[in-house]
Amino acid sequence: MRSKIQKLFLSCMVMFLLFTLLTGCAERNDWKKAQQANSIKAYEDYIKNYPNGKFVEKAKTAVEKMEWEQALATNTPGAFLTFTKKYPKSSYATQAKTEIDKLIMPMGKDGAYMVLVQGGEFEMGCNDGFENEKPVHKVNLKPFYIDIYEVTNAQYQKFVDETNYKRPNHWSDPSMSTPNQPVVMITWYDAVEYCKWAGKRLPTEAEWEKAARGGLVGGMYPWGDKITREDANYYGTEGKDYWERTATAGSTMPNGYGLYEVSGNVEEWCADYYDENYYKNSPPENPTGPKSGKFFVIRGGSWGDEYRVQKDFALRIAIRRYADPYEATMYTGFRSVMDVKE
Ligand SMILES: [Ca+2]
Ligand SMILES: [Ca+2]
Repeated sequence: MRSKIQKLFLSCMVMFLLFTLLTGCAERNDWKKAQQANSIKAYEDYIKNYPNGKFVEKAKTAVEKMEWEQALATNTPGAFLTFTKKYPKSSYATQAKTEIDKLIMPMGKDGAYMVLVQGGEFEMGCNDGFENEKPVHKVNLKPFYIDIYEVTNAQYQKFVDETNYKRPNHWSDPSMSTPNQPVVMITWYDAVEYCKWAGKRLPTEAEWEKAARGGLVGGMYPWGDKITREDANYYGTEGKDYWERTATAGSTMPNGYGLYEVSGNVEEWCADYYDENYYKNSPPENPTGPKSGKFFVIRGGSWGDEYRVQKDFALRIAIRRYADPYEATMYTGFRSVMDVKE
């Protein structure tokens, strides 16, 4: 009896050792394959298949190195910022910061971080959206600087302190008034006054859209054709989008030019009057909108868009909204631009 139990125990041990050996061999083979392929996808597949594997740390290091090389090759503010956000403790972090500091710097009286958008042509509008987004048309713009963040309560406070300008109503609401949340409850005129004080101006609708596209051609969103709650703050909460209302500056994913919260969070005032047919006759060089109108353009969608359109559809780059210039809501803020001195 005893020997039977011993035999059974021994067979189990042998089976276990064989299983461990075979699994180890399979893992080693897959690791070798990943090394031979030497691509981000191959290393990520290895990590996915062997989350506690022997070579996971090596695989992670290889992915980080390759993503850093990609950021260097892309050489855009967005690429370096995305890398830093993903790997805050990376050994490349100092180098990334140096690159970012060359491309993004505080400018104007508000000291907001701005990035240069190179001059040139881009495709504006969307043929699959609403009528007022059609047709897609080519627009050529002069270079300009634009804020990478929406204007914050802290920046607006500086303006109010220096000029005795009226305070926005939401500053009595603790859920929307922390220093790094975007300023809201401001009219178009308030935004224009702030810009004048800062030595800046509101972006034209074309400048806003070019900056929002971040160099992507024809993308539905600032990062491509998809949007998830990993990327932006829109209506409600789910996953990484835990914001009931506004997120603080720099909370979501930057686009190629390094602009944060360009889609969602708060929608943004532009300088142009609104005309639903404007794209049909828009001048191709530096368009500044219709000569007159009743409403001004607002772009980008907001955290509260469930009430108005569909929540993620409302965050498409091309979507155009407008409002009376005296309207001040919890959903609307702005970012400013500066001309490049020739
Ligand atoms: Ca949200
Ligand atoms: Ca926004």
